[in-house]
Amino acid sequence: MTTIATAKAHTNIALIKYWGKKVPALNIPTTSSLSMTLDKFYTTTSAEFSDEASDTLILNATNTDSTRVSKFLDSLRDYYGDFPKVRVRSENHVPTAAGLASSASSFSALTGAMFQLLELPKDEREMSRAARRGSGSASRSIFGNFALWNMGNDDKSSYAESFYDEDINLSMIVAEISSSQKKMSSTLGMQLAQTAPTYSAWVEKSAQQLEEMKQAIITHDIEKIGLIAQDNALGMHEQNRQCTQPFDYFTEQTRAVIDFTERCYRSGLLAFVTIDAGPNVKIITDKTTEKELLAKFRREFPEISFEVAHAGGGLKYV
Ligand code: 2P0
Repeated sequence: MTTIATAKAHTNIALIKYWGKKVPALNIPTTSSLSMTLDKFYTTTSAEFSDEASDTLILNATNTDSTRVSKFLDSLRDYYGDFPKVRVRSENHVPTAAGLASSASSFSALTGAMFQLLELPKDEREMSRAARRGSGSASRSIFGNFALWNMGNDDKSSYAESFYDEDINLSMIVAEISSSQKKMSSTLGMQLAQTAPTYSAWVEKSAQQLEEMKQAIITHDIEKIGLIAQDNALGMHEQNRQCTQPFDYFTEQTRAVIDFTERCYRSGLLAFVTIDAGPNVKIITDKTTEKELLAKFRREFPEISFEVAHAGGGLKYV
């Protein structure tokens, strides 16, 4: 019998975003989404049965509130049968100041560890469904390189799969902009965004952008990928500004980095932005341009730290 199981999963950045839920309790989204899994940022999680009174979480060597993890484990108990309490130990290798979403790598790694601990068949589609119930974006982190989360309309039909399992020369430069603003969780942010009068138009456009994005990935067309991803992400953030209780993840520095990226593109460099539920900007470029672009950004924004990531990842057992 397995007594302890450890898995590693990488974070992912959506090129076509998930920003809204059709069925909140199961994280069934309003749009399909497509992401690149990053080689550089990951979470390692181990799970073992414990005789404590409740599930526990040790995150980066610190005892941490386990409510969300325990809720996830309860969902596994419902689906796969009851099991004892679990001690979860997790290490995030994601720059914390950057506020890079780590729920994707965390719930994906935890899903992997639990499937191993429970000796469940490691069916990727089933693991993706399970990870999705923990955090929507985690459904995509089961897979390396490019993953497509088919929105579906119920628990069975909503899962991610590998879309393109090769590196395509794409680079992401992560600009770590810290924020003093109070953080709005993705879950709440999405709920509010869905009240925007323009939301259904964004959803409709997203379906079209997804088809264009698939083509652009298959043909390794980085400029097209960047243009579509940027349009999709800026559209997502516009919903936050148009909703009934408007909010904005952007800071002054976010806007400055966006403007500078646009100037770089106009000067002939491949440079586009995508932004998630926080102030950080991910600059999309290719491997040939990344050094020159990185030097320009470092010169322009000496106070911001930049890191380059490429496609990679996929769930692994360690
Ligand atoms: C994404 N984000 O597609 C989008 C774009 C952030 C902006 O998925 O409520 O942490 O746990 O399902 O997965 C972040 O949302 O939200 C996210 P829940 P999650 O990557």
